[in-house]
Amino acid sequence: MEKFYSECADAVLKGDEELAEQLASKALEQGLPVLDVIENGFVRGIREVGRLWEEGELFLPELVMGAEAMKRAMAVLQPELLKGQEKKLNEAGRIVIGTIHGDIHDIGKTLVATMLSANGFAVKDLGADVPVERFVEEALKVEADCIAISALLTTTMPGQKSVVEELKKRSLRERVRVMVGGAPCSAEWAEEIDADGYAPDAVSAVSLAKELVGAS
Ligand code: B1M
Repeated sequence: MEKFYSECADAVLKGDEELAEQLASKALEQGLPVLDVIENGFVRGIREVGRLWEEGELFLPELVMGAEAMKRAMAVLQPELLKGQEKKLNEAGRIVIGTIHGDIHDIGKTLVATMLSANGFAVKDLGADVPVERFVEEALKVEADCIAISALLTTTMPGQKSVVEELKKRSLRERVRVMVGGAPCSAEWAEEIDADGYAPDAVSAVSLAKELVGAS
């Protein structure tokens, strides 16, 4: 299994979209646990790309190629996470999710959104680069129990705080829970900005959402 996971990570590291897609399909054919393949294979690869890029060993085009390979694999694997979940769909609560304004990182956010859907939440995914006001307006529109905000850049994290402030300004803070996540976030950050919680990964995002909307 470890060898296969390394191949998945390497495909992302090399930015080989076709190989990433083939390996994702192979994982499904072999009945491998989808979340393990994502986390221990492809995610490991993209994090390594980020590390090498930070150290100056890779350049921006290679970062982009790695992300594209990752997305091709995710496009094959993510629908599988949703299979068999149709029955309980929409029972756990309503969540509006997106990546905050100024930030186009959406791979982790989309994985979190998929896992929330797979666990029975009605999820409205607003995509990436979402303005503060839009989070609040969409939450009102769908009568969301919770707003989930992803931020991958230290420079965009303050936008998460702005969403909390916008809710307060509109006297909606008591009505809508707020959870935050993304690599630079932390439980301390969530507390500092008066969010209701922080989740480090997609699995704990589901537990946190259940806790916050009383669906556990
Ligand atoms: Co960017 N990037 N990037 N990037 N990129 C990071 C984030 C960085 C850490 C790389 C590095 O320096 N090592 C760095 C940020 C530094 C910082 O702010 N401290 C960085 C930078 C600087 C940049 C640019 C500024 C580069 C440039 O242009 N000079 C630029 C910014 C663009 C912008 O947003 N305005 C940029 C661009 C890009 C790409 C477009 C090339 C691409 C994104 C493609 C896309 O998403 N569509 C990209 C990528 C791929 C990365 C890295 C390598 C990987 C991110 C990723 O997809 N990880 C990243 C390095 C890293 O994170 N180690 C990096 C896999 C994903 C599954 O994990 O997103 O962490 P993650 O999600 C996890 C958890 O965090 C959590 O659950 C997920 C699943 O387990 N989670 C949540 C996420 N959201 C959650 C929400 C929740 C709960 C949990 O509730 C609300």
